[in-house]
Amino acid sequence: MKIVALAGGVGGAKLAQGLAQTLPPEDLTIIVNTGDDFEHLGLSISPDLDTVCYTLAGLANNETGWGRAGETWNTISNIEKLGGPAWFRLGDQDFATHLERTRRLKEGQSLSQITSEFCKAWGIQVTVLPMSDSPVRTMVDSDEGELAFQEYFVHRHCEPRVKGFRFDGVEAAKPAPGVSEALEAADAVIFCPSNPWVSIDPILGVVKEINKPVVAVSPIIGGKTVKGPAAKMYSELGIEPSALAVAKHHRSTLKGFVLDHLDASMEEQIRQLGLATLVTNTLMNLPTDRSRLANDVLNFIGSL
Ligand code: FO1
Repeated sequence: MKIVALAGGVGGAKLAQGLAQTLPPEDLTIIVNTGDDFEHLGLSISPDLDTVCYTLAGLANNETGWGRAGETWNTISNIEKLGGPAWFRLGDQDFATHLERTRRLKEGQSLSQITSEFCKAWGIQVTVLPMSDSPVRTMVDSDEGELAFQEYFVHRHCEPRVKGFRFDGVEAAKPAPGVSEALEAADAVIFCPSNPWVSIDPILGVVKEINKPVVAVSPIIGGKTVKGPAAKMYSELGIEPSALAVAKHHRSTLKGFVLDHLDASMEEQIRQLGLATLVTNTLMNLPTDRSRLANDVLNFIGSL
């Protein structure tokens, strides 16, 4: 069964790893959000691509979910001592990724080429693609005006109240090479448990149409997110955060929806949206949870 998974952030990376442990490498393509990308300290930083790749390669920091395991912080500490911006915590090992990515982009390589070569270097066998090679930048409309995504997320700790989102550059952005081909060849598409507003929506903004059965895994469990601001965003946009709200958000694209046991009382309402449902344990606390959830989702897709 050929699968395309859309992912962004820590939850997305965890299920992507579960899928990579379950499917033959040639059957899995992971399309990653690049709306969080930004230029900082003169470097091109792609946080979601790096989170997915570090996780797949077993290099990720399991406590933060982002950045590298066993990291040291000498460079950023010295930048801070010199009075430079240190709010975005780049570790010494992580710096190498951004330096080398930036060097290659300046030489004219595309983000998808660079990602493919980094994946090879890190021993990643599945295909990881950025959603686009052209810049798309998520902008957060807030009660303090429009903020660039990392300014809102990391620098301002998601404190400004959200009023909406804009994906700068999305109209001109074409899917990266391989994205449309992977979707064409796929038997099904999985939305990983990633933020619907700022991880999945930017990818859909580039891809525009998916003509394959799509199953989404809810990133909201019991009205809360495991990590990240999705629940807070729903509340500030006047929508009660819930698995049902996520199902409604993606409703026009979905065939199936995976929700946690904790939200089983919403199953009927989600079915009434016309979606098939799977109620399972969607928390991925332990490494083994990732492949267990991947198996559950793949069996669910097989049953549709
Ligand atoms: N997230 C934080 O909350 N604080 C940080 O200092 C931070 C640094 C960072 C460095 C490299 C990287 O690839 C990711 C980093 N992230 C950090 C996470 C990242 O900005 C967000 O998790 C994603 O953009 C949201 O999906």
